[in-house]
Amino acid sequence: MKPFYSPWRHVFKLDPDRTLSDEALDRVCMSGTDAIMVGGSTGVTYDNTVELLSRVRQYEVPCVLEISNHEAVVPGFDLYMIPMVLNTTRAEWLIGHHQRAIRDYGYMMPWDQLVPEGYIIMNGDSAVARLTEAQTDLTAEEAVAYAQAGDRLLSLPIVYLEYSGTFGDMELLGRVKRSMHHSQLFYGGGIDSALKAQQAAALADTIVVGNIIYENMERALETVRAVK
Ligand code: 1GP
Repeated sequence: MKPFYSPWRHVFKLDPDRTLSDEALDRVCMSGTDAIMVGGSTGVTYDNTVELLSRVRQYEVPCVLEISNHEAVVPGFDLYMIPMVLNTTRAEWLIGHHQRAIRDYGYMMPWDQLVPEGYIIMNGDSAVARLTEAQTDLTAEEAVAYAQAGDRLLSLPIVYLEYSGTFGDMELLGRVKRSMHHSQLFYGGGIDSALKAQQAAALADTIVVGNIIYENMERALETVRAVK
């Protein structure tokens, strides 16, 4: 059986640490996007995650939590995405936090709802790159090799090429896609127009749109129409 997320083409990522009015949230949830992913690199707490989940739950759109901090794991999401940063220089971001969470909470893990994502972080100026001390100055060959390590070696269901905050190298995205054997390829970073959404969606299986929601709602909504 194909996973629940395999048909997703467009995902909006909402940050619990940022403010979104009810009207804006309504537009996001009714936009026709395939899913809402809740996540952020900093300032994500149990309380702000519960609050955002309860607001999104008024809508039918699937809602998944991307876990960045195991103290902010809230029950009631449809799925839990577990980032494993393939190009971090710190083992804790690849497997260490995960091991500690399993040690402490393994007895109550909803294993069937966990989906690991192999992150390749490409924008060295992003909060996530600084937090995880990712090695971002990669050649195309090195980036593709990380993607293949996630796909072929670790059999991760998702490989996520992450340019958070800046629009990435579409040629590299195409190369990564062509190197994929079975992983679903997510692309995120700097999608702030219909054109960029189309370009990234032509190469990746699933595009993730974040920042522009908080900057320009009309443009954010265009990204859904561009790919759906
Ligand atoms: C961030 O990949 C997402 O994790 C989306 O990036 O915020 O730049 O759209 P942006």
